[in-house]
Amino acid sequence: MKLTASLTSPYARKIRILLAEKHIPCDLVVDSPWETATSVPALNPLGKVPVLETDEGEAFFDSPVIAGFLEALDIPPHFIPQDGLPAVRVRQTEALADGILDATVLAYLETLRPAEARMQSSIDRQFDKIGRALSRLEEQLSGEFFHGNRISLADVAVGCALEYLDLRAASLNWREHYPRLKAFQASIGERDSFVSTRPPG
Ligand SMILES: N[C@@H](CCC(=O)N[C@@H](CS)C(=O)NCC(=O)O)C(=O)O
Repeated sequence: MKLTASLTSPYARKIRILLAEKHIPCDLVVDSPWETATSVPALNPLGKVPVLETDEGEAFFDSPVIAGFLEALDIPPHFIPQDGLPAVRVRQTEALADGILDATVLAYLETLRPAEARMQSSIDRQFDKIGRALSRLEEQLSGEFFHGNRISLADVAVGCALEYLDLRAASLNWREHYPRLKAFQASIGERDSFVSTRPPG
């Protein structure tokens, strides 16, 4: 198997963490879709990473689909419950965490514009979404994990989203406002799978 990813992509990081947790061997091809020489559009018409290619040559994207594919391999430990509704709840939390990523990317891209072209209202709008999503996650977290008594895809997705805020929206100082999420991230961030996939410097 081959995973095409950039080292800073938090969506790709979710998949790299699942691969590490499940000890699934997979070649990592580092490719940034923002570079002109990228091969990503040939794999994914949307031109986004991550993309996972199977040994049979089938390409899967986006990250929730790849996570579903890895679960379908039935290699323990499982990160999505086998039962229908619990699985949907894990996916719901993943969607919320991925939504934080989407909003963070949009806000960050806006900050890259020259000052005269930048729309502060667009940044504020994305930051509002992030704030509401973090509040919801803070409310939902009542124990060590978001769902059940062991790590799931929901925890991986939230952990990646929180650390991506540190990388691209540090001004939000999210730890000051969300003590449960702060403790959650401190704990999950110590796992080998998180340490080994942390974006470079
Ligand atoms: N929903 C997608 C989002 C993937 C995504 O936006 N990846 C970014 C990297 S962080 C990307 O490839 N962006 C390139 C572009 O938007 O052209 C997923 O979960 O995989």
